[in-house]
Amino acid sequence: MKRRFGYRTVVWAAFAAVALMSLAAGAGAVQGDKKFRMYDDCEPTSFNAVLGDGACIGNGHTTFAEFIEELEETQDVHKWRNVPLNSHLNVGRPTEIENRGGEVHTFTKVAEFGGGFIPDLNGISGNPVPAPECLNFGAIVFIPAGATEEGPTAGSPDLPVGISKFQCCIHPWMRTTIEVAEPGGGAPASPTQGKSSAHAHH
Ligand SMILES: [Cu+2]
Repeated sequence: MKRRFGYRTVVWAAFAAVALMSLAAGAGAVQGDKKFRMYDDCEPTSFNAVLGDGACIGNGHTTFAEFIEELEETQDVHKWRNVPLNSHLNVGRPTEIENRGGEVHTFTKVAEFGGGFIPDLNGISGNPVPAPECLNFGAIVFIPAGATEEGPTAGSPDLPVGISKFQCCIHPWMRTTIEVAEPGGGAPASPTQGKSSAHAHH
């Protein structure tokens, strides 16, 4: 009994030491997750009457009619937006994508901004041609209202050094541009510098 107790104590002490070390490593390493938030202001009764039950949850105040009206006037609905719009990250920085709205959104990487997969919203918002990535349904990640998803880490293949563009494939005016700086702490290399050094290797 006594021996067993001793063994357990050793195991727990080792476990605690490892936990402490990883805490310390975490604290000394890169900054915390960079959060990208997607917002909307859908008013549930009017949105669900048009789009079906559950399309909008929460307590937004913009009715479906007001949403369409603003979109027609400005090709944008201001409360349906990503924050921040633009961001600079260092290699190694993890990201997190948070849906703070009442509707489903996507945070889809595209080569160039374009329309989403809802033809009506594409038309009214002036994005008639869908971004091809938004038609690749197998790969689109839908982020439900209130959900937080792990995003790509800066410098990984999904968020490489340079400029990456992300948009909602439902509301194509919801867009974010992320620039990942060259590792090494210096200022991001300008596109011209990148090109000339690549050229020098030929
Ligand atoms: Cu959206």
